[in-house]
Amino acid sequence: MFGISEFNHLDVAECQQQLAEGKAVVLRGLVNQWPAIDLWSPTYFQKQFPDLEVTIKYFGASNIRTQNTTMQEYVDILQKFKAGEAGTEIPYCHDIPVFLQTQDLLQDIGSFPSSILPSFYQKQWWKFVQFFMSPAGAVTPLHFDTLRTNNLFFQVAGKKRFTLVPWHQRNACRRRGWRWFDHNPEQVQDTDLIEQQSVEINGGDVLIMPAGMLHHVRTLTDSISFNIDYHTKATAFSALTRVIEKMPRENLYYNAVSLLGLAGFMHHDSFFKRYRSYLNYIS
Ligand SMILES: O=C(O)CCC(=O)C(=O)O
Ligand SMILES: [Fe+2]
Repeated sequence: MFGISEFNHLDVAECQQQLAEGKAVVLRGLVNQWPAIDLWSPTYFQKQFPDLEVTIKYFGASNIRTQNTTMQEYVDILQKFKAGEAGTEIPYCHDIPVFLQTQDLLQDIGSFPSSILPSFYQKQWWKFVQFFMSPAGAVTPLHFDTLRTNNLFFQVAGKKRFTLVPWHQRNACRRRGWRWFDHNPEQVQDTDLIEQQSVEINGGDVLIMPAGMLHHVRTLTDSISFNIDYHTKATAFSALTRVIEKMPRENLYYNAVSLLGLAGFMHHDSFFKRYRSYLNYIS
């Protein structure tokens, strides 16, 4: 049942078993040896990749404001914010497909644990990456991931706290539309009977969450991370059946395309041509 299992080594079968049981997995220090662990910082990105297209998200109580800019400008905004010169809204560089924008970044990644992913994603895993840069204090409110995928999450720099809530608790969490929730797991009332568990992850750690797990994420120290949302045939099929829960039509499309790809009915290139726009889709 629900919970978080921690390991100091990678055993793919063991990870899959935990996920199948509805548990998240933390692999401590799995990517400690990546050059990115020492290299990546806001100033590194500003110097090396000033022209990267960045979406800044400002999370409000019940809305998300977005601003499109460049990495050059984002890091300026971030530094002004940290110096107290840019208001109180926290600028979060959130969900950027950085490796699609510049494959030069791949040089900073050492050995990649692609065996965690279904073979469909292994060769071109970097195409699916979404990147995050955030100052201490940034919060991503409680949600599950858009396509109801599994989530393979890499913490590169700094520390985050994930608070997880199992999928079956979704209707107790004051759901807003398809995937966002007003329930704040950091302000639990005695009357809340919602199961939850927290875990802190540090640079070099990897977190894997099973499909549909709700998560609230607090950046504890200035942070850089990236993730890969991935389906298996089972999770893609299961996501399609959730069309009865106000799932947006776009999701139906991306999940159907994923299932066709995973089941071998669509070549990877034609799959990706159709899936590509998901990586810039905000929902
Ligand atoms: O790290 C965060 O703030 C959000 C991460 C997240 O929601 C995800 O990886 O799906
Ligand atoms: Fe998420």
